[in-house]
Amino acid sequence: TRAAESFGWTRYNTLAEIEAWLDEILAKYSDVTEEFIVGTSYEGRTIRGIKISYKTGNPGVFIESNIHAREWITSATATWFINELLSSEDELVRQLAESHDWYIVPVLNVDGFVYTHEKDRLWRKTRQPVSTSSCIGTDPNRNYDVHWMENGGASKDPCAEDYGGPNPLSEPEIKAMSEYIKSVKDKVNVLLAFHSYSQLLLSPYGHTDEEFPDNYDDLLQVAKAYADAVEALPYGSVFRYGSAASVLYTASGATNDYAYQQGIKIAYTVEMRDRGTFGFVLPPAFIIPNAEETLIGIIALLAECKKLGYLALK
Ligand code: 0X9
Ligand code: ZN
Repeated sequence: TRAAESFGWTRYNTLAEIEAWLDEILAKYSDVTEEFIVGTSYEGRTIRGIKISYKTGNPGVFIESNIHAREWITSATATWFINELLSSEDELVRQLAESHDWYIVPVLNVDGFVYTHEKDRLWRKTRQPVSTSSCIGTDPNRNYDVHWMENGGASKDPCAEDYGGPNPLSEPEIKAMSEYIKSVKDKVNVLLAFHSYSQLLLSPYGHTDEEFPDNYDDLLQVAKAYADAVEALPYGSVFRYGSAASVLYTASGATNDYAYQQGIKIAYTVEMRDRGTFGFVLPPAFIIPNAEETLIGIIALLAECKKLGYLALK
């Protein structure tokens, strides 16, 4: 089919292409997939997700992708990953696919994503105007209602790239996502928020580097499993890991911190390739290597979670 042919992961796709592809996937694998709707964006677009479930009683894994508009590698990887879960014949991947319930949102910041394709490749934020400024958009990864604006973890300046918004949950995309996560949190054991770039696995907390989650040792051990598995690949990247505030910078109101606060005890920001050579404008030749190493990393991460008892039904 047209949508499937254009989807060889040899170039980056537009939102329209991703949605057409998603429609085909949902139709082709209707026995094990189901669409879910997160909500509606500021500009009126539907934010769509796919649930993949081969059997009842599986632990849940949530993947949020492209909350930042310009981070195109994240939705390219999420869609490749969906395709592998549904069509791979590799034993390890079949096992991965069939022993978890997957909730995957390939493009959360739909308005911003369209804007990066049509107007400004490096746009990051949402597209909702701010009443007190001529600058547009809020950093959606600073807008969750979790330690919002604390410790300088987001900017108060509407023109800044990390503007936290006029209020927590001011962005319709984040209000909707926050409610959706709440509605499935009792079925979700692990949340991964896909970002680029820097090759990092960032656990809570983002709002302070003076306190750490009560299961921080486990969060480090699980992140290490991901990093070790990826690094062992012949083409694998080197990942560093630790709490977001201690490894990167203070950032409050992010998805994985919200998920953690809601009781999803394994919750990371995954910063994908590269380490700055191309940055956000990663050439399409890196899509498949990046996606493959992400898959290997996630297999190792979930194996470690299982070992530590985090995949028991909640
Ligand atoms: O600043 C961000 O939102 C993320 N980095 S990015 O370059 N993709 O913008 C990192 C967020 C990590 N912090 C928390 N999870 N709190
Ligand atoms: Zn990001």
